[in-house]
Amino acid sequence: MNLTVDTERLAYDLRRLARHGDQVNEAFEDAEVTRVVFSPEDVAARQFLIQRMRDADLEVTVDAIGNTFGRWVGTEESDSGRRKGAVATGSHIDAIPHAGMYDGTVGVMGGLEAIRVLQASGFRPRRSIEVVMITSEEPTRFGIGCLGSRAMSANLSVAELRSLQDGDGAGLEAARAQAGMTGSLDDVAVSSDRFAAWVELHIEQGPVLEAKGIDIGTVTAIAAPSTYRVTVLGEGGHAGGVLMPSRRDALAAACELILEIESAAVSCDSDDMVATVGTLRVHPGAVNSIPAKVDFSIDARDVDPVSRDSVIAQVRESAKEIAERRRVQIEIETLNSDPPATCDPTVVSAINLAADQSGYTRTSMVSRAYHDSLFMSLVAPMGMIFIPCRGGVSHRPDEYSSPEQISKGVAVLARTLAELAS
Ligand code: HGY
Ligand code: MN
Ligand code: MN
Repeated sequence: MNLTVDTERLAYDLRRLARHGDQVNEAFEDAEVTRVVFSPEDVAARQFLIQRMRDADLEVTVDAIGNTFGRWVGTEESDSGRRKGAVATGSHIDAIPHAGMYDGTVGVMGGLEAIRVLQASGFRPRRSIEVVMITSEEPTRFGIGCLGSRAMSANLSVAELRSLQDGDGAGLEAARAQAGMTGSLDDVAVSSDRFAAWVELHIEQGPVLEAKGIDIGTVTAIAAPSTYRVTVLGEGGHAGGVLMPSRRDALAAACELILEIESAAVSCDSDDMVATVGTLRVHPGAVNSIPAKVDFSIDARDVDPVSRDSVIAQVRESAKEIAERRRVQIEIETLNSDPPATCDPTVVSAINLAADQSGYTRTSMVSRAYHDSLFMSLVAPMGMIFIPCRGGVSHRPDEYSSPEQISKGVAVLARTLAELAS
């Protein structure tokens, strides 16, 4: 099959998408992107994506949580009208604050390009092929990631979805309605035969492929993510009037616990164990007032959930000891604690075959970042294709994969989709 990826067209799509949410310039070059789900930038980016799907003659549908599907109807479906068993690809376009322009978008615009490449090659899929933009992969707004794929796989119930609130107290229902999403969340979960396979193209968000000079990473498993909200309650007071021995300083206690979290992750046996405290709020947050209350997040992951959970158990023990000694209260709420996912052998071998047919080097690897594929694996045989990113950097404005690296990923994705849809 002769496949020619239109590198310029793909670069245009990625840069045009980046304009929506670029903090730095009128994009068309590397941008600093913030694109939180259902924000005006996200809504504008969604409209651009839908236009590009329509330009490729795809049938576009949007579900009640905003998952957006561009479908290339296969011969089986056009003959029988049976809308089952599509081969799907996709990722996300929401971006955390001050991020880059490739995380997620390479999988969405690259998935669209893979379909256009197959269309141009004269290939006709037996199974329908879909490119899917999945809503809210990042935890930025609602505190938990992968909302669209959790909803599709019923990993989160409709009641749990409806109970989600953002930092301003706005619920998911109000936020999605304001962004123009219609329909009921009851209709988002998919049937077990909706997809025949799911393949996600993504930048590696790590240094391995670039360091080894390898074109393609065939993912074998996705690490198990978990998120916690920690609340420390002490006693506020005047920074001048309250002497040190009688203080119950919530921030000092939080700092001690945060260092314990770091050392528990570092000293644990597993090299794959990571833990991050990425957000922290202090109340009342005045220069001359003793912190009365602090809340902060913990993001903890490992390929092995047992190792991850034993580190969290250690953290809970440390919290108890610190709370007693400092006479504060410490509460650790679990927001999500997910198992890892193993990639499907049939999809993995289709990816390997596609890389070999394309003449690209490849290696098998684990994904340390989580992705929608973690939950799509609950409703379809799942696989992921990684491409290198400069310095392994991601979730930063200098995140970068070259047009050549992206095109190689798209070519392998196109061949994989063709193989799975035949
Ligand atoms: O945090 C992650 O692993 C993903 O980039 N949301
Ligand atoms: Mn991300
Ligand atoms: Mn991502």
